Amino acid sequence: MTTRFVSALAAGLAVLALGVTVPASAQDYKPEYKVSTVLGAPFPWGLSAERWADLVKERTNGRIVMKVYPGAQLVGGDQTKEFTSMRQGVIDMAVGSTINWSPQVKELNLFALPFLMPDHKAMDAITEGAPGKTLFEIVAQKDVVPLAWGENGFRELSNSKRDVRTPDDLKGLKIRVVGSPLFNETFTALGANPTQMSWADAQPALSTGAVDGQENPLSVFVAAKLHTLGQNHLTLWGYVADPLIFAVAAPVWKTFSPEDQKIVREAAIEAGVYGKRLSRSGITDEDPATLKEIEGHGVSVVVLTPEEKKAFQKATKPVYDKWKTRIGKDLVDAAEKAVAESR
Ligand code: X2X
Repeated sequence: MTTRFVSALAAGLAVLALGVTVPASAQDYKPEYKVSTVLGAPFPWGLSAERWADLVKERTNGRIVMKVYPGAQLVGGDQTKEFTSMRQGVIDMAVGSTINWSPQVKELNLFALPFLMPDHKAMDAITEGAPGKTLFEIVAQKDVVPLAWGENGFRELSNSKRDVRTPDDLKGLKIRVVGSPLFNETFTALGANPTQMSWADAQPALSTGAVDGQENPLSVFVAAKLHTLGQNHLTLWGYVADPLIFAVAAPVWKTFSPEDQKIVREAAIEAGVYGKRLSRSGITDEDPATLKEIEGHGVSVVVLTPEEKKAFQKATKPVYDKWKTRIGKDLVDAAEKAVAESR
């Protein structure tokens, strides 16, 4: 045996030995991990995904490089296929809305139950409490590792036709909705005419008047400049909200060393907190900057009184009850309890 061969053999054995003691070496890692989102920067959603990627790159010294692909482009714009594509290995990671994953994870419809959550405190009580934990366990059973909660936000109603203050005002309005059949049923119960389509299709549909209205958080209304698409009537009714979930496909997650898993998880939690802060800024009584900006564009903003809200709640109650059974009575009971305790 030549000396060179011996040293090559020794090096090879050393690598093998390392392979045994270190679960995943940097050599196993992909050069880039694809992170799917629907909204990119400057939406809070996209900014929080980028924050996640930046923190991970910095703290792993570049071992893990994540690239954000907004616009659901990894699934050809069909955001309701995001979860399935993660399971199929097309998408490595995602910051996904509970709405978009609800066709595959029916329990995530919880957040779309009309008027379950009166405010951010109620929402946090669910995500940070027992129901949030249960939901993460359910997602984890489907080969997707959920790491942290983020936020798209409370979804407010806009349209190009008239102020909406009562369910009657919604009669006959064509409203673009997304994701789950629950949204169709809610708007049908209110007398509107809902049409399900992706966010990519929604914008042209609003601009041509193919649909009259839509529902999305105020941070989205502003960043997407929906007032330029004819959306000049806005009703603040806070009927549902969509949290975001920071997640990694299980086969990818398993390749990460425990040290890197810890970094990726902690970075997701931090990015989630950052995203929640962004999504909530400017939309409260104490900090109404976003609302003022929207009004400044000539949008008529209707803020429902608790009494006015009740009429919408009453009209959608049968939908709530039907979906409570579908989602799972125990889970919804636990969420209702968490909300009640947050008062
Ligand atoms: O499509 C929408 O309305 C959006 C951007 O809010 C979601 O992806 C749920």
